[in-house]
Amino acid sequence: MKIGITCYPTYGGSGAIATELGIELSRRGHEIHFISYAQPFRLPYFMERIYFHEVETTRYPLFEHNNYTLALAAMMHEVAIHQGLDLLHVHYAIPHAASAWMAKEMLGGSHPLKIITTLHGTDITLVGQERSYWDITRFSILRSDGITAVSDYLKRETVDAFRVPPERLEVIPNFVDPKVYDRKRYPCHKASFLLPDERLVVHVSNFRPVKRIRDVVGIFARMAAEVPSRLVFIGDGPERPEAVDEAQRLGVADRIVFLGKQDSVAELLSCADLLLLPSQSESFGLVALEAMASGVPVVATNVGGIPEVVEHGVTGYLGELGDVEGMGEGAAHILRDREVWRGMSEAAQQVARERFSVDVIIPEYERYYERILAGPDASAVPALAAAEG
Ligand code: GMT
Repeated sequence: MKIGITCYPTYGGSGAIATELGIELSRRGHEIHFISYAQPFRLPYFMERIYFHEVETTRYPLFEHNNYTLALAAMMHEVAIHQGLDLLHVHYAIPHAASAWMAKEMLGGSHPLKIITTLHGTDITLVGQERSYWDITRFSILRSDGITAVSDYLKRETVDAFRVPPERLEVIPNFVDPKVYDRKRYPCHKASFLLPDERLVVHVSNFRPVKRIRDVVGIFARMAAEVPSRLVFIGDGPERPEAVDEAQRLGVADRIVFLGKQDSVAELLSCADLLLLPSQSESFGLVALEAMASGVPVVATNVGGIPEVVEHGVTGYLGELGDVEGMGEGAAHILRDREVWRGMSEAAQQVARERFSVDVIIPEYERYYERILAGPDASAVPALAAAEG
């Protein structure tokens, strides 16, 4: 198949999944055309059958705001024709699904093109629900020929918040490559952060308010009172000063390291002992899965799609939102006893391999693509008119 992929290329789980999906599909013989404003950050080096089409926006004094959505639609249209795309798979509905719809409208019947939109998180739970975006988000989702969500939770949210008929939505979970996220693969650099008996606790995110960075520090402070350990923050973003402030307030500033944005997350996870993810909302929590594949138990909130990935008491500890004390105690419980930790670490790797590995999920996408290519066009789906009413 010839597949166009559009995503946010520079940071975030949706861009990571879209890029790795493209890489895996190219390995299986498909031709992949990334269409975006920058080369996806997880594209490591030249790979056969992978092409990148950069979308540039036009500058003109009249345009106070950039016209990315239009420029993207124009590029999708051009690539579809010149490269003979069979389908266009966009990740994160806003604005990608609207651009894809425009591109398809421009093609008319001259070139058959199917559009698949994968919903990732705040496109449904936050941004898409802003009053001014709701109609266009719903419209462009419904006009996609295929719609996937990364968890059952996100499917339910989409059905409830956007009145999308459930039968139009397929759940295809996020995935991980266990050969890349492998505890045994990398040398461990623990000694650069820790004293010999300390445990390595990590948090990886873009430090947005939804990640509850103060809770990360609070949970760490609670567990560090019992278990000698250090917290390493990987990533960066607007809430970093909150972490610094909370660490000083709780007297653990000297036990916290800020590494900033890092490309080698797999390598860092491979020698971690615990991941903290006390988010306010998380449609899936890709980093939890990456940690699990690396044999790292997860302490997280019991929200959104997280319980579909992390099983309380088996691969980690799930606490209520804001229950810093409970999650701190859960973290200490996992790290206090080597046998408890080992059991969870092994279970986490097993779940990641058996349920969420590339070998399981990529064929699911391929089967879904075949189905959508053989099925009706979204504009001809009879349920659509009723759903729109
Ligand atoms: O939805 C977002 O805020 C951004 C998006 C991203 O690009 O990282 O995150 C979402 O998609 C990830 C990949 O599917 C999921 O692992 C994250 O849980 C999800 N974030 C939220 O739901 C807050």
